[in-house]
Amino acid sequence: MPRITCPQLAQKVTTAETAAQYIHPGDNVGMSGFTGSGYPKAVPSALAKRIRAAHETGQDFSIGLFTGASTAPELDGVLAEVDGVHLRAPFMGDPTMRKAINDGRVEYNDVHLSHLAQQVWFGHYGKLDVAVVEVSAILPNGLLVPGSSVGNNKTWLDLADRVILEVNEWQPEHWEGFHDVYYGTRVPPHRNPIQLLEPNQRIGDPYLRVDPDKVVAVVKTNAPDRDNAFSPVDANSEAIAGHLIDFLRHEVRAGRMPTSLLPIQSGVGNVANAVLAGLGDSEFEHLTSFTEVIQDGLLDLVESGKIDSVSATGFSLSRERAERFHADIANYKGRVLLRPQEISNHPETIRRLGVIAINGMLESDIYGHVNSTNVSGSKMMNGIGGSGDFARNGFLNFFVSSSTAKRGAVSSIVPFASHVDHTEHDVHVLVTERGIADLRGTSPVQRARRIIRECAHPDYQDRLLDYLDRAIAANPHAQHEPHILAEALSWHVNLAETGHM
Ligand code: 0RQ
Repeated sequence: MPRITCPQLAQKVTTAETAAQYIHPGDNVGMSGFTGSGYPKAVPSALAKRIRAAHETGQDFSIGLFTGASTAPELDGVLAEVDGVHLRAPFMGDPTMRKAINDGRVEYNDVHLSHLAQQVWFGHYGKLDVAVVEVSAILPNGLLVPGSSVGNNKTWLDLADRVILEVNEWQPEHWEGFHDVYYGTRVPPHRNPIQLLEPNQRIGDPYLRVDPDKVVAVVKTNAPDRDNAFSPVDANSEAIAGHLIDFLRHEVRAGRMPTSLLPIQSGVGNVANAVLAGLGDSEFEHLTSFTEVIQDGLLDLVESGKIDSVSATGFSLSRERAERFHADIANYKGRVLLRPQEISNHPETIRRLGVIAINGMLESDIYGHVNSTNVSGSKMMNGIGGSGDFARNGFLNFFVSSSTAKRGAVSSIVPFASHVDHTEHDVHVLVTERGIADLRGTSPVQRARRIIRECAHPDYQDRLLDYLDRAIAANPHAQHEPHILAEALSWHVNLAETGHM
């Protein structure tokens, strides 16, 4: 079936090179893409070539780049490679972009995923000049069938002066009906409740809308999403998953949740995959998921019937799993919904549904302040992504990590977090391969003893306890959350100076 059946938009089909001419130096550009899915495959490379040519003739050319979340080498990679981006938001994970940020060549605004649309809407970054959005089809009436992610596309299409559409034939034809695009968003003081009471409830439209007069170019592509392959589950991830699932059993026994649990959100990566595999083998039935990313493990649970329904904003699949999914896509209809990230990550929906949030961390300090983003306080890893949206507003949150990193040279439990993304007021449960620390209902010093005992690696436990005891002794009139400030970051200083904490 032809993918572009709207006569007005079919006339605008052109090459990526021509389309890229509509992006000018200094423009703010909103592109599609969420965790390596649904990003434009052709225009960013054509733009990068244009930028390189401009730089070779001594002209300044860079853009402000906004997406849903992380993309791929064909987008973040190629544009960072040519120094074509001066401003980037929100989450990213591309090594070339990460280096450009850490080298100070890109200003990075690491905001919560649920917040970006509203911030762009209210002009915090200036005007949005161009939207470059991948879709799977354009219908006769000009409505757009999204593909493997929705992200911030609705906002980019609404706000941008000029719109470039990429229609990707690699995206299956059967996507129609998998999306729920909420058009009810109002701005304060006229905001309405979001009437979403079940994870897979439809509250919007299956299509994205665009003003056809704003569309300056339509580009045909046929290219796969990023291959998000996973390494096999390692022993630490398996142990973390085991502790976490046992803890959920404990919560069910305590009467805090039903045997079908509550809607699950899980981050991406090895541990998340291990948790999902563990849930697949567990006694829990009729699970649901209200999350942002659907990775292989989650799709497997939908396929096996363990999970009844999943709501997210994008996929992050291995190539093999994506192809298997495409071949059988009709079977998932009604069980998988993709929404704008404004809704998938909305504090209101997450709080109402009582989501169980599971996210990775770099380090936690003894009092439960969690660092997810800045290695040793300064070096950006990926960004906060949706972890803050889900952790703060979830019914129950877990932060997970191996107890050490870099072959034991780094302890994930430290006296003082070198950067804080999730504060002690937000963090509920910490899990490492050593064990699990339930921090709910504890004071800071109780919390510290529990974290050190249950989660720290034995190589670091005595030193952490020693720090805690001396901090208590040194602060007779500041016993709530005592620290020895001159020593609090000494572990990170040791790491910088000697390569070991
Ligand atoms: O580096 O591979 O070079 O050795 O950090 O660490 O242990 O593989 O863990 O893949 O789960 O990533 C917080 C980064 C953890 C991730 C973070 C090094 C470690 C390794 C990765 P190497 P692991 P993970 C859903 C929700 C924020 C966003 C989020 C993340 C590398 O979970 O980006 O949750 N979270 N989003 O060696 C120095 C430490 C370290 C360390 C680990 N303390 N110091 N290096 N590493 N701990 C997705 C979205 O929001 C879209």
